[in-house]
Amino acid sequence: MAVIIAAVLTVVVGALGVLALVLDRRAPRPAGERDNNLNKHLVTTGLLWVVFTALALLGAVAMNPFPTVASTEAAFSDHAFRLMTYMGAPIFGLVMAALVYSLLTWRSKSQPTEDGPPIQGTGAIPVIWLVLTTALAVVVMIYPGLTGLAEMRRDQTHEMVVKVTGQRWAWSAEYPDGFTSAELVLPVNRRVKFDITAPDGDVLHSFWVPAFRTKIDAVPGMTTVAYITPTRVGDGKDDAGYRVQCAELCGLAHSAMAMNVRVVEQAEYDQWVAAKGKK
Ligand SMILES: [Cu+2]
Repeated sequence: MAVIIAAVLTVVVGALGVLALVLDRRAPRPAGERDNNLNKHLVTTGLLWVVFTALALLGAVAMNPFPTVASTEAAFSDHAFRLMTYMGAPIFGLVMAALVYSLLTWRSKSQPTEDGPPIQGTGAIPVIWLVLTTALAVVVMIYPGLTGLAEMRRDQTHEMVVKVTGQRWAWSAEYPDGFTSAELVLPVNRRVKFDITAPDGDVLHSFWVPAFRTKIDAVPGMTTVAYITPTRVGDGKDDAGYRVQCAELCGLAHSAMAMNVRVVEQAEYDQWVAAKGKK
């Protein structure tokens, strides 16, 4: 599927590129400015483009840069990340092809003594490039961006509410049973609503659990909301994906602003709550 998207994009971008070149060639220009080897340059760059796109796609398919998948919501962001990587492959391939070919072909043989002539983008090529890249950016903002967000937030049912507060430079979690914990313990397969905030007078933080993917700002004096269904038992002591990590640069100890996350079976959770409640 993703490879088909990348292939279609390559063809569309290629067709628009050819159109731009045809339009550009029709534009009146002094004979001295014409490059007689233009066709050779274009064919070689085109071939390099296909090679670089294929390499980028192969790399994107082969790599797995994702942390442990431990929530239902993780599927949305992993899908979006993959899709945009594949969509970026033909663009990356085109830029690399033009760059590498230009470097090899027009490299200066000796130390240049002056700057090259200024070149100003005119004609159809820069216009088409601008329209195309703007259109691509708008497309990914809508899908998977806005549609994915709407999908993630559609289901607002939840079985428990945990209030999480971020302040310089620690997190704390307030449970429905009335106690506060410096560790986030959650029962597996139960949908949780997180009310996230920061104290008045503090700075912006960002609630982020890599294994759940969900990330949302913690804003002083405001409550932001996230819904998460943990799907996999785990402990931050064994897997760094299980931690609430601040993801908004907030000062000296920002990188150390983390809280351990533990996803446990229901029975273990009940024991933990009972023990915490007694203290
Ligand atoms: Cu922070």
